[in-house]
Amino acid sequence: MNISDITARFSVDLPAKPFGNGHINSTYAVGNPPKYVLQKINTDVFTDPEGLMGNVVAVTSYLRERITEAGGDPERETLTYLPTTSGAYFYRDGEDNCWRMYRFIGDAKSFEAATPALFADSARAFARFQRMLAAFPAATLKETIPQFHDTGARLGQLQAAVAENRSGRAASVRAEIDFALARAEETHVITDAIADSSVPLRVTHNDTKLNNVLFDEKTGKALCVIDLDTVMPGSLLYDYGDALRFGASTAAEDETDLSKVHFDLDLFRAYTDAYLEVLGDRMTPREIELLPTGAKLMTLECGMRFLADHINGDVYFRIHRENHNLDRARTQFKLVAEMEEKAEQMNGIVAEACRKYHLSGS
Ligand code: ADP
Ligand code: GN1
Ligand code: MG
Repeated sequence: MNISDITARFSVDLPAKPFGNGHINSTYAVGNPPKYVLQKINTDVFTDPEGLMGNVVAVTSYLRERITEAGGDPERETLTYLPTTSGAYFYRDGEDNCWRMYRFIGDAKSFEAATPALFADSARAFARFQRMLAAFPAATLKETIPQFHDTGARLGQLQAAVAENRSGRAASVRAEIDFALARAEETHVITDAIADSSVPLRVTHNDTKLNNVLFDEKTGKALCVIDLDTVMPGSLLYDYGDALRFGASTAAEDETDLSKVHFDLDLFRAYTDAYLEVLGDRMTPREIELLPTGAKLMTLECGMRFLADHINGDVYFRIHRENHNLDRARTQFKLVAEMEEKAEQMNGIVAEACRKYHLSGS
């Protein structure tokens, strides 16, 4: 399938080149300089592209209104999807691939690693995103990937991968499997808190990696939350936790030298302080108390997902080298081990921010 045939479906006639480094979808920048982003939706992962595009179009339309009310610029502060010539928001080609397009936001960039100040600003962006969606009718959203952040269910998937052992690799990663299994009981803490209503379901982003925020190149400030495919009902602890999993590490997610991988408490403090400053007044005491647990469980969960995919033969996350998913799993487990060592300090940092913002947390 020719890319220009695809862009034509969106009434766009500009050249496209590969762009971005996500693990799931395939991304192209269209135009030179870029005017649009074209994405092939990974339909093995997102099996209901209609539901997915319904979600993201509804959420961005809603955000557009909130941003306008607040005096912001909706063209730059949220994504704008293009309809196809037939009026749908994605195009299914002859090979059953699904494509969507949205406007490229110029003079903006994303980061793979952060300073505390930059990381704090990404926290404000995700916290504002959460505030703006507080009254969004959550029941209208499709659950694009069921049990996406159900850490207990993710452990079950890892156990199933080990039992099936499709790649024959299970024996070689016994230490990593045991690391995950040893934490089985903790995997239920957030889902239990949702079940007893001490942690409410909200409309959450669920993939709050630092590189899913665009920063304005002129002001240096966080501008736009992107990568909205997993926006669905969830816990705020998922958003907070996943952001720390990625952004509070001193190394890349796939670093092979584990001596470089640390959970950085200055980055943890910066994110936590900014997040609570913007959102603390909306949070329940149990949400605040579980913030460090959120960081740990999202990191453990992501490690389990990478490990399960390694054992399954790399069928979910895109890899660029041998054992890539295993390398990713190892960094996550290293971070979990450090979070366990630093648990008391993490609780102290949350308590410090609660005092500062007069919140009734831990
Ligand atoms: P992936 O699923 O591959 O992570 P993203 O939607 O996060 O896809 O896009 C990948 C990268 O492309 C982002 O990290 C960002 O740098 C860039 N990008 C995405 N959308 C836009 C946009 N609308 N304007 C400018 N850059 C963008
Ligand atoms: C995937 O697509 P991308 O790279 O933004 C994954 C996230 C993981 C992340 C790990 C739909 O995100 O859940 O946390 O990789 N997205 C999906 O880097 O599974
Ligand atoms: Mg992304």
